[in-house]
Amino acid sequence: MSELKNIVNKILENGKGILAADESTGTMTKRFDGVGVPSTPENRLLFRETLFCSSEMKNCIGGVILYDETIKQTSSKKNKIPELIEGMGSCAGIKVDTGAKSLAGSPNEKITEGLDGLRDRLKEYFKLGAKFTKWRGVYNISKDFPSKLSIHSNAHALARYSALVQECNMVPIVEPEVLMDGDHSAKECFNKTSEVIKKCFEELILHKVDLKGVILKPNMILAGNKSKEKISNEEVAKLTMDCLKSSVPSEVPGIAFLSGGQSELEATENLNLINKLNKTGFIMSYSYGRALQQGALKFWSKNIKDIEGTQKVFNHRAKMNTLAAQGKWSKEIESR
Ligand code: 5MM
Repeated sequence: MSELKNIVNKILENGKGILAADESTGTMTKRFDGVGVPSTPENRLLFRETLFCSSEMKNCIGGVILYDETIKQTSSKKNKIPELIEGMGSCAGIKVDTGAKSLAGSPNEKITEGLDGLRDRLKEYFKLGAKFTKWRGVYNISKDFPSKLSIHSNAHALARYSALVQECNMVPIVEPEVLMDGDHSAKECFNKTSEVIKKCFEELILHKVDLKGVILKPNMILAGNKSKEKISNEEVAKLTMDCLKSSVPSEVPGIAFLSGGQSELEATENLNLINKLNKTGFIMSYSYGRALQQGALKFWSKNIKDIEGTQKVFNHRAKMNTLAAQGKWSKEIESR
């Protein structure tokens, strides 16, 4: 078990966070379409390799979550991608769920699939160099949602996934994402997120998952993106801390937030405020997809040959988030 704890520490030590580069081909195609770049395997690799070779990887990015396509690709310098990531002092991870599908019994909600054959797939990813994995459950907030059925079934899947991952000597990232879509209040997000997280840990414990070898990847507590309610970043940080303090068992070593559609700046500022308030034993860091990549992707799409320029944009974002993970970020440093 100390082996798993060491992996967690390596990923999250000294303000390091996680680069979520595990967009499925469909999602990556949407992102590339948005900036007018053809979504080919070559272009997806080129963009991702550019990020993985950035100099701040060494100081800021303790883990990279890959998608099945990427973990099997070879870089332009003929390195296997997990080797390239290790060479940058970081750990390679892999998304192992196969996506969220309509939930039988509540077809307007989602259940994440991918348990069948998972034990064998994990062995293969381990051989390819993965040290950790990720599985995302996804929940909508509305008058009736998330339903008990969705909360229960996704927690059950996350627990079965985590137990199999630890059996294979890798660290499971447990990602229950309560989406910000909708007109709900921050209080509703707080209540639903607390219920979802508590259920996840209840199931993880039932499935004998060692909580010391787990990273939780939750959403922050926000008002819905169509809500009239506007709450300050300070309130976001306070609600988020209160929610996690009361729903995450103290054995869990690390929490790495998803950005969930926040702007790059918002995600950094909120993480910084959370860490200023953090008096718990949890490491509070980031596992951002969009909030680490947006600026770099926009720059790259207009200057596809400018590797250095793209890396400069990414390096800055990674640095800012690593400062925020230590409560040391400020607007002044951001614009320096
Ligand atoms: C990077 O995107 C991840 C997977 O997307 P799909 O399976 O839908 O293609 C996603 O799970 C991501 O890791 C988290 O949502 C965090 O990303 P954000 O952009 O919310 O920080």
